[in-house]
Amino acid sequence: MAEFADQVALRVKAGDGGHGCASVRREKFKPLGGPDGGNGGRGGDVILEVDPGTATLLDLHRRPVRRAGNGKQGSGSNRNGAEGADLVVRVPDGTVVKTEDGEVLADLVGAGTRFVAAQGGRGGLGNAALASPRRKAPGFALRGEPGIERSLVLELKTVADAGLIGYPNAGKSSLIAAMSAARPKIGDYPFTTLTPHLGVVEAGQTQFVAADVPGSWCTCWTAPPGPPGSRAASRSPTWM
Ligand SMILES: Nc1nc2c(ncn2[C@@H]2O[C@H](COP(=O)(O)OP(=O)(O)OP(=O)(O)O)[C@@H](O)[C@H]2O)c(=O)[nH]1
Ligand SMILES: [Mg+2]
Repeated sequence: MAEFADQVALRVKAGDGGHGCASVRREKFKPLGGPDGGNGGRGGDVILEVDPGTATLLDLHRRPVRRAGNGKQGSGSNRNGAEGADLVVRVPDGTVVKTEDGEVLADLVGAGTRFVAAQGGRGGLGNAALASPRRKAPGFALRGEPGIERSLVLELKTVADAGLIGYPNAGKSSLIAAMSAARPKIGDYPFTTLTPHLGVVEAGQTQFVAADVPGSWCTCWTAPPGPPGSRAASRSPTWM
């Protein structure tokens, strides 16, 4: 039976920027050769990217905290710190990214679509970059900025491939519960189901999404019966 996740909470933490370095150049017979501390490296971003090979959010459900790499500290001889590695998190096509309060941040549609979920911190400047005509040899460097950390809710918009329609109490919910991992309420009275339920059905190599449509939605006639004996009177009900 296919396992399926259509909504997950995800915590993303971008990399911190590396600290700048305070260093003074040393050469033989030249004890104070000027500032040569390098800058810290930028922290990595956490990026969400649509991957057509990913079908569900299950992987994120299993590992709900994702971190990008931190930037490295700068060092002497004007060496800048290495940048932190970006983290690319693969999500299925049709993933909606929201804040915990439900505000939509991105609607990711189409292979390769990207969204920077958390931006890495900037690296701190080293004392070489901080030198100015008025302050030729600063004895300090700047700290790197911390990376953004936030909580998101990812939702997968799913479109059903097939819908089960039938009279109220016909057994639609029982059928989808037997075919898939969906667990709609089953009751021996009509109108048990009030909102549609989706289930992923695995049949051999193929996978499809079936929807359990509420019985109450299926009982709308498209046309009233006509006068006795007319063609309209003999017309069978059409389900909507
Ligand atoms: N005898 C018999 N009973 C069934 C079968 N399938 C379901 N039932 C029973 O029929 C009743 C209704 O089942 P549901 O699956 O809730 O029916 P439904 O079509 O989803 O109903 P609504 O959501 O109210 O439209 C339950 O009591 C089930 O146990 C079946 O194949 N045989
Ligand atoms: Mg039902």
